Amino acid sequence: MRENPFKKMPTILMPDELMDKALRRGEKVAEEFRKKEVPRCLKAKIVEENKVRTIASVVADNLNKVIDKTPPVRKLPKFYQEMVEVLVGIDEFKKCMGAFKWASDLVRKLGNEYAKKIRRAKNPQEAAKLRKEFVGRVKSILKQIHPEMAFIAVAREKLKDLPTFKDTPTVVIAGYPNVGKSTLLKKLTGADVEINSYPFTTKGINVGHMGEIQIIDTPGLLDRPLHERNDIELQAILALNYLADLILFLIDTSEFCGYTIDEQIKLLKEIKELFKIPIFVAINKIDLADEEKIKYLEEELKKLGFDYIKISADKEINLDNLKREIKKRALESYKNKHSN
Ligand SMILES: Nc1nc2c(ncn2[C@@H]2O[C@H](COP(=O)(O)OP(=O)(O)OP(=O)(O)O)[C@@H](O)[C@H]2O)c(=O)[nH]1
Ligand SMILES: [Mg+2]
Repeated sequence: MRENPFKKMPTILMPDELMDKALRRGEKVAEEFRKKEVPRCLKAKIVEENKVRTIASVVADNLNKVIDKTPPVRKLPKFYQEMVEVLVGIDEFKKCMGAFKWASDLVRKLGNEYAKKIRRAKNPQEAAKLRKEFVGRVKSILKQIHPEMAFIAVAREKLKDLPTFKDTPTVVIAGYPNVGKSTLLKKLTGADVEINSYPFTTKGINVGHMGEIQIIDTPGLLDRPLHERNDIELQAILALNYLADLILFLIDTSEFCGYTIDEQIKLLKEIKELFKIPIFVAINKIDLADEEKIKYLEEELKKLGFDYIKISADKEINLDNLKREIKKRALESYKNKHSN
């Protein structure tokens, strides 16, 4: 199981929220100490010292929790590393996590320093003044890392819902936008995915399971060089590169998707060049396409040496044969990969 390593990242509090939380806790702790039987002259100092210690630990612990629950990117499986790069940027991500560590360490250190100073304070006024000074410094530290906190909050939103994968024979469905990839995933595995009649409906990676076979639906790809691909397309490329034992390339023969058969064949050739992974082609939407188009496509695929099957994902035509084919091919490729 390759569980999404970002699943456990906690909600990121912004400076004001975190400060409010810490101050509230500080007040609560102070309240407890006020009730205690301590000589009057000492009580004020004890209350202030404990406020400072509480505020420091709430802030530092909160920042530390983010660090602890966020996996070190460089130790992740390559697929997740590259997803971080595509979705948020590894360098920026690491720099921002570094800011959390800096702030957490500094707040803890200041907490200790101010607690000691308060203990040595000459009177309650001085103790209160020191506590206020401490709160001011913590606020300014958090303000300083506000951009980094905001960045990590956005990164978390993007990363926490990445799918969890099984280490099992895997079929990645790829093709132009709108050709029926998500429809097919849904019909094969029952996965609950968004399907729409416009391109780029799928903006991330969807996973479903057909027995032991894992099936991954990807965003649509256009035929263009790697460096021109957008973040949505790059996720499809990463899934193909790191997760696929078999590529199931879907072609919309009806051309209702908005792209011609020739354009789709060109992408198929590109994919074949780019990845050394077995490819199986599914000619989709045969319920819509006219005979001539299907025939033309079949001839082209034969010329190019691709194995293929004719289906309709939506009308569920020939899906049992498709299942059998992809299962057989994915298992075989998975075995080959693992025996080398
Ligand atoms: N008639 C017919 N329509 C289909 C078939 N398969 C898919 N569709 C329709 O084609 C449209 C696109 O389907 P999707 O499954 O969203 O296509 P996709 O490839 O996942 O699209 P993106 O996520 O945008 O890349 C939807 O309106 C589907 O209902 C089919 O076999 N026959
Ligand atoms: Mg889709």
